[in-house]
Amino acid sequence: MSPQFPAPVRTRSKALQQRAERFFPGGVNSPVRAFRAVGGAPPFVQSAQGAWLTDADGNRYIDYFSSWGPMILGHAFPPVVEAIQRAARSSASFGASTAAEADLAERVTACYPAIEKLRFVSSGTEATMSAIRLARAATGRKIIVKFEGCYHGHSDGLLVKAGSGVATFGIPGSAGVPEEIAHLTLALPYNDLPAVEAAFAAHPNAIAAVILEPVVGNAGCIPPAPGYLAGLRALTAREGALLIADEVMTGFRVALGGALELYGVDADLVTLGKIVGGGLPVGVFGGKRGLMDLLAPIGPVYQAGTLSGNPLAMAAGIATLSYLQDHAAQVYPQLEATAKAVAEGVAAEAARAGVPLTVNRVGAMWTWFFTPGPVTDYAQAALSDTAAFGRFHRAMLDAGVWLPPSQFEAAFLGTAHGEEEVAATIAAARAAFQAVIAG
Ligand code: KE4
Repeated sequence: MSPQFPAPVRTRSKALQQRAERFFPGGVNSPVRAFRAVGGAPPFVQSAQGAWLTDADGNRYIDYFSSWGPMILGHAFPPVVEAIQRAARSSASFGASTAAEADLAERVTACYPAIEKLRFVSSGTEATMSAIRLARAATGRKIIVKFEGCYHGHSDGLLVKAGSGVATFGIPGSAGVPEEIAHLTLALPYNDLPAVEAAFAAHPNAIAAVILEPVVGNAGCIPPAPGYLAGLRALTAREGALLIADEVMTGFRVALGGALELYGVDADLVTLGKIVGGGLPVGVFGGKRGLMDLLAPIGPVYQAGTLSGNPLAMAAGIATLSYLQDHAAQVYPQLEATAKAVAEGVAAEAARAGVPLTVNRVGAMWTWFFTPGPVTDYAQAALSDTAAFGRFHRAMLDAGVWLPPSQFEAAFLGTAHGEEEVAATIAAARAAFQAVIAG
């Protein structure tokens, strides 16, 4: 089944968008879904199966945003569906402890030796927000270091942009974030260890933690430079600050044990999300036992959540992680091969069309940057021709290939993507680059 030509009609999606705008700002429950970065009107999804989405008008698309990461086993993967259905028959939520929470925790800690204890929450935002509170309590320090281009959810202290210099405090990255809170965060360039050294020198014994995406996905895909992660680990250990690896996106994706496994580095705290819930709302923050035992009810750090450890989400996460654990030897080489084929196949079409393109990829997450490159930090990513990316995105969508709707997002694929999807995507790109050139 190849994507359809000519451009699909989306009258029902347009009507649904107008209805949605009566209820939701921009008609969406998360901004990136509104397609403002790429233009055009977002299709409304009706259903999905494997690697394919079907919209409200019956048009079909190869899915390359995978619900922003979770759907690594493809949509409606039968063991996950059955696990959710089975759990739902015993009620959707109890607000009390269940065996399923430890069942999933056993699988998480088996994949992440850095996580000796953990707590489930319902989103990546909650996970990173809670990890930072824990780091401040554990160190008695206030300042947090993050990196330009890294996104860690929308808690106030993490919606911060770089100040004027690497040692100057951040400025609010969103309306509604008070300067007083932004001033507790330093936003530094990614892949720049001297900048982190300078920050510690400027703020001795004041930095509680350094948080980063060990492989950036939220500026588009930017891998860590050789030695960068190990350098951060050594620096934070020397300075008495905690290292928080935000693996909400990379966890179970770039390897079964995420970036920590792939690059052989350790962290004091790890945050997870997306894949760990198999498409249902789950976030995790975890780490060394001594840190985690600071949490209520045994310690002084408060954190709570009505739906934390929700039984349906636990069931979906258990079904997802157990499949990944049982089939890792096949799954990760397959994801690597499929992603390499599609990322490089499309890049070859760009070269043939004379369109400048830089491909950054780690396993089954990648970005086609519309710039000659290289792209090793956010400043370089920002040089991309976003208008060209918008033309590419719209042409690919009309050809039945749904890419993440922003130049500054990572694309993802899962085990349901195969040779047919790769071939159809490359064929669609051949035509789409002509639309890019046409301007
Ligand atoms: P959530 O609160 O959206 O579950 O997770 C926040 C988060 C934390 N850390 C990392 C590394 C993340 O990538 C995310 C969320 N990722 C975005 C995609 N770029 C979610 C998509 C959206 O915002 O709609």
